[in-house]
This record gives sequence, structure tokens and C-alpha cells, in this order.
Amino acid sequence: MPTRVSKDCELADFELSKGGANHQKPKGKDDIMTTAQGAPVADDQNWLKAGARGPSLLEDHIAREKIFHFDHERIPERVVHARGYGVHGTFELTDPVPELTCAAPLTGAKGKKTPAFVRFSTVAGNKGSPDLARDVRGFAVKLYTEEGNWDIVGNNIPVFFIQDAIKFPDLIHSAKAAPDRGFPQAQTAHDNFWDFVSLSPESMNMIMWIMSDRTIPRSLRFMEGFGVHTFRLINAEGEVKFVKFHWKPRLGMQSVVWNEALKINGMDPDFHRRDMWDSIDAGDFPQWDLGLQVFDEEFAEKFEFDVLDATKIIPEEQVPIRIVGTLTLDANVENFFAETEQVAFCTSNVVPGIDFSEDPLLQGRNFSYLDTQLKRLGGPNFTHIPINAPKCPVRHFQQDGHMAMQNPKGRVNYEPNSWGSGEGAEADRGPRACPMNGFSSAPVAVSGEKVRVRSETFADHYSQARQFYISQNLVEQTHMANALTFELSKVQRMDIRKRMIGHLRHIDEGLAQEVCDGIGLPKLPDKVPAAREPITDLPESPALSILRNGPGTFKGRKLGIYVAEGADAKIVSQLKDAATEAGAMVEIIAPHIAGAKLSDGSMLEADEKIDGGPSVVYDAVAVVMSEASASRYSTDKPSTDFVNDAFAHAKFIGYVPEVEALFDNAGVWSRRDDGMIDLSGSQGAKGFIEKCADLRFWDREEVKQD
Ligand code: HDD
Repeated sequence: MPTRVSKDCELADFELSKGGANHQKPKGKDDIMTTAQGAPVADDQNWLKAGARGPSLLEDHIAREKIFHFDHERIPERVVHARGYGVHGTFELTDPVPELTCAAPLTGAKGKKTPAFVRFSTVAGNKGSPDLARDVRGFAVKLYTEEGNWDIVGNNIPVFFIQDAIKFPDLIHSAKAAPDRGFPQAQTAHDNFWDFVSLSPESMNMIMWIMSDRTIPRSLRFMEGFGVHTFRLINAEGEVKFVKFHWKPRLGMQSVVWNEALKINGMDPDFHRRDMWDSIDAGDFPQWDLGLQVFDEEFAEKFEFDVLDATKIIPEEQVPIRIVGTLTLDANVENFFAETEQVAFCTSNVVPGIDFSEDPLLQGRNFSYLDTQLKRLGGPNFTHIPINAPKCPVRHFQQDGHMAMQNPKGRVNYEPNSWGSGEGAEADRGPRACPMNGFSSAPVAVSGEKVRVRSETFADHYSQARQFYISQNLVEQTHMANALTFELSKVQRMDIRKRMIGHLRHIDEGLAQEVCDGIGLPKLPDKVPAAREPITDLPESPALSILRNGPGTFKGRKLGIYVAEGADAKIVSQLKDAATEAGAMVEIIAPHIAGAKLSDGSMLEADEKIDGGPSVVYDAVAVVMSEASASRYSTDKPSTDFVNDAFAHAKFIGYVPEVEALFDNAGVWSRRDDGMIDLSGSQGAKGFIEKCADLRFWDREEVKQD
């Protein structure tokens, strides 16, 4: 018989029953387990049975409740953006803009703070898919303003695949796993996706963006965010301007290379969420500046493209971005399900001072998101869940429904009503709408016949795709050609591959030729007919390149130092100091998790054992060991991979001459270049870390010739 909990609760914490089940005891009265109904539980480890070896009894209401709840732990995952990671933070106003908008977070005193919750995500993969799938990243921001929740449900790419929301289900069906086989997961490298986009020329600008390194970000902290659509700002006088929202990462942008992404997915599928968790946990809070790109009807009229077309950007060089505030993410969630999983973003969540444009994609989204919340969260009261609840007073006559948590008191649940005065003075009459301060839409004149058409102003599909491509540097252009070649090589149907190259020819003949050669086609396929001849002389927009805008700092990055027995203690310590001084994180990797004994006899504890700490998870690496250790690990595959991958992924590598045997077997000793720094030489650890500010040593990569 299992031992019963004694009244004074002082039994040993570990007690085995005769059958071998462990019975841990509560520490005190407040520690006693209960059912969901609050009844104390005596035994949570054994189902009630008819005899010790007899059948389990249905009567066991405790087991029944436990299993019932477990069976219902999951809610439907998001149909898109299922894989995501949420973080709390604050938006601080640095440049109030009352002349542009009366939106609460953008007006008031400089330094005004608005609480925020941000959920980053991938789009195509399921909830458990790897973080470094090549994919667009969701960048959804919820601002809990004093006038209600304002959601900017954006991405890390400022354009989208399609122009009209009615196409969204087709886009997503084509990108996700095929319905018959249930794969491939979290990737676009398959026939269905390329079939769809090659038949949807409006996707071509987005295709350029997703084939760039933007879709394999090094960290969620190193990405831009965009509201994508054109919105409206309305000021207190009722004046209206157009706006696009931009989030600019203070740490700069950075991506990994494709081969690295593939390996990270195997080594650490949680790479991005772990990176975010670790940074915030370490007090290293990522920040983004919020920028407004404001323009008026006059600009919209003369701009080459339609500002309502979500497949187009407005180059920063044409309409500059005004920074108005800073978002700081400074707290990890306390419960992933309650916060990250249950957070419900809606593009329709806007506040007074912000309004929609007629962008047909945005209009459709405004309709769609409420539906999905109803389905996922099970009822219309999802705003009662703490993560979704506004942090300002909420007053209305909505009531009841599944899981209603905030239930009004009193008898009045309608308006107009005459309670609150005279004969009905005893009852609270409840709230009333306020024409002066309530949300009002921009008084935009609209008229038109009811038609199901796409505006002719949306017909240019290639000009901005070309502009994006020519704005990249040669390394980035090479990565794009390689990505297109990779993806189209996974497409089995030749006609789809050819059709895509037929589009690329409108964007850049050189790129089309490279991809054509890359997939081994003997001759360039014909151009696909274009709805409108592309403009070929749009200027470069340097702001669109990641590498032309490097942060020039190693701050927020991670250095991996691989040490083994006999490693020079002084050099290791110099490395740690220089990296920490530069604002970078340091991890120690060793052949054993216990660490390594250094040259001065001290024991340095390891953060990772070598096969759990490959170089792909670090921004730069250093290898410090004695000659004997280097020789010992020179035939150890994780050790040679560590060095070889770091070299192949254009990382800066610090080393000491003693590691020759290991580096030689990794195939890099004779190929030493300026990206490899001898830590015992004149540059030393400090010089090495200074070099790391360039993030990668791109000279090592083979790039196409200009
Ligand atoms: Fe969407 C989720 C971003 C077009 C329908 N979308 C979702 C999320 C982001 C975006 C970041 C995840 C929010 C979260 O973290 O919970 N979506 C975009 C952007 C788009 C876009 C930037 C184009 C500019 N979306 C779009 C269209 C439709 C949807 C055109 C439907 C007509 N999106 C949804 C959805 C989701 C969603 C099905 C799934 C989960 C959710 O809403 O909450 O309603």
C-alpha cells in the first residue's frame, strides 16, 4: 500500500512503495496537490484498481480529470506562422509627432512608454519546424496603448507575394506541405510553390527578397520589420497622411549562409528562440527604432507604382524614414503557451490616429484575423486572456460566450438606456460612444462600380524586383543566384523551372543566365509575357542591401572558443575580455563538458561539448590548445568540422600556431588568409575581435564576376 501523506508532512521526499512507485511528499500544507476542483490528492501516480494487478476502475475521477485535461492541452496551431517566439518589451517615444497623428503611443511627452509584446515567427513550417528554414519572418507587434491595443502585424520583408487577399489560401497551400504526402515541411523548395509563383507574376519582387539572405537571418535580433501596407495617420485636426511602418534593428542586420542554415537546423532547431531567450536572460536587450515613412496624396499620384500595392516598396531614398521611437525587448515570457501561443494579433486592431488604406491585401486581412482567433482560442472572449487584454479600461455591452472572464455587474446591458438618474438612479447606466474622442475613419471619398478586377496600376511586376537585385552587392547577388538554383533544382518539373527563368529574364538577364547554367539548361527559355514592360532604369537603393549596411560592431554576437588540455590560459582570458568589452557573448567549447585544464593549471568549465557546440552556432570562433591536444583531436570529426565549417562559412577564425595538426586535417592550414588571425601574433586577441566587427570575411567566398 502506498504511504499516506502524514498530517505534519515531514516524511522523506523520496519513498518507494512496495511496487516501486516513488511517492514524493509535500513540504507543507500549502504544497498539497489538488484536483482542478480543489480536492486534495492522496496519490497521483497510481490509477485506482480492482486489486493491485486488477483492471483499472472508471470510477477514478482523479485519473479521469488528469487524462481529460491532458487530452485537451493543444489548441489548433496557426494555419500560417505556427512556429513563433514571443517577447515582452516597451516602446519609448523619442520624437512625438502630434502634427501627424493623435495615436497615443506617438504623441505626448518625449520618453512616454507603451508596453509591447512581439511575436516573431516563420510562415510555412509547423509549430515544431526548425528555426532556420528559408522563410519570411513574421514580426508582429502588439502595443498596449492607453486607447486600446494597436497591432502592427508585419514581416521582416516589406513586400508580399500577392496583391489581393483572395489569393492567400492558394499561396499558403502551395507553400506548405503537399496534401497527399505531408511533406516537404517548412520550405518552398518544391514543385507546388514554384508552380504557383511562376504563374503569379505579381510574386516576382517578393521572390527576389525571399531568395536573398533576408530569409535566413542569423538572429531575430538582427532583422528589420515592416508593416508592409500603406496605412493612414490622422492628427487631432483630422488631417490625413499616408504612412508605412519600419522597424530598424539597433544591432544591424545579419544573416547566415545557406549551408550554415542547413547545419544549424540539425544542430539546434531552436537556434533563434534560444538566441533570443539567452540574450534577454543575460540582460542584453535587443532594440528596434520605429520609423515612419510619411507621404501625401500628391506623392502617391506621382510615384511610379500604386501605394496600395503590397508587392511594392517606397525606397527610403525617395521618401526618407523618420525615427519616432524605440522598442526594447526586455522580458522573456513566463509561460510559452499562455503568452506566445495564445497571443492573438489582428490587423484590424488600430487606435484613434491610425487608419487603414484601401490596399486589397490589408482589407482582406482585416476580415481574416478575427476568424482565426475564434477558431484557435475557442470563442469570442479571447480578449479576456491576459496576453490579449488591453491594459486600458474596457467598457461595452458585449457579454457572455465561452470562457467569459470579465463579466459586468448590474442589470443594464444595452443602450440607449435611461438608468443612472431619476427613477433608475440606483443602476449604473454603462458607457456611451464619444464622437469627439472615439475612433474615426479618415473621411476618404470612395465611389465606384462593383467590379471583380485588379487595378491596372498594379500591373508592373518586374521593375522593383530588378531594383532590389541591382541594389545588392556581388556576394549577395551570388547568394541569390545560388538560392534560386538550389530551389529550382528541387523542383521536379522542367516546365516550371523554365517558366521561372522566363520571369527572371525580365528582372536581370545575367541572373537568369546564372540560374539557367546552375540548373544545367542548355539554353535560356523564352521570356514569359509581361503585363507591362518593366522600367529598367530605376536607381539602386543601397538601403535594400544587408552587406552594404553592416553594423560595424561585434556587439550582440557570439564568440565560440574551442579549448582543450594545455590551452594558453593568457590568450583565452584575453579573448574573453576583448569579446566582452565589444559587447559580445562568449561560449567555451571543449572535448568534454567538464571543461579543460589550461596551461596555468586552472580548470576552465565548458558551456558545450564539441559535438554539441559546432561552429555554425557562433559568429566567430577561436581555437586555442596545446600542440599535443591539437594532434590528439586532429582526427576527431566534430573538431575538424568545427574548423572546416567556420572557414567555409566565411567566419573570422582566431588560432594559435600549436593547432597546426588540427587545422591541417581540417584542410585550412595551407589556406590561411586575412580572415584567420594568429592570436599569439601582433594583432592578438584584441585585433581579432576588432576584425570580427566585419562579421564575415567575404573575400573567402567565390562570387560571380561583375
Ligand atoms: Fe497574415 C498570421 C503577417 C497576409 C491571414 N500574418 C500572421 C502573422 C504574421 C502575419 C506576422 C503571425 C501573427 C502571430 O505571431 O500570431 N500576413 C502577414 C503579412 C501579410 C499577411 C505581413 C501581408 C502583407 N495573412 C495575410 C493575408 C491573410 C492572412 C492576405 C488572409 C487573407 N495571417 C493570416 C491568418 C493568421 C496570420 C490566417 C494565422 C494566425 C493568425 O492569423 O493569428 O489569419
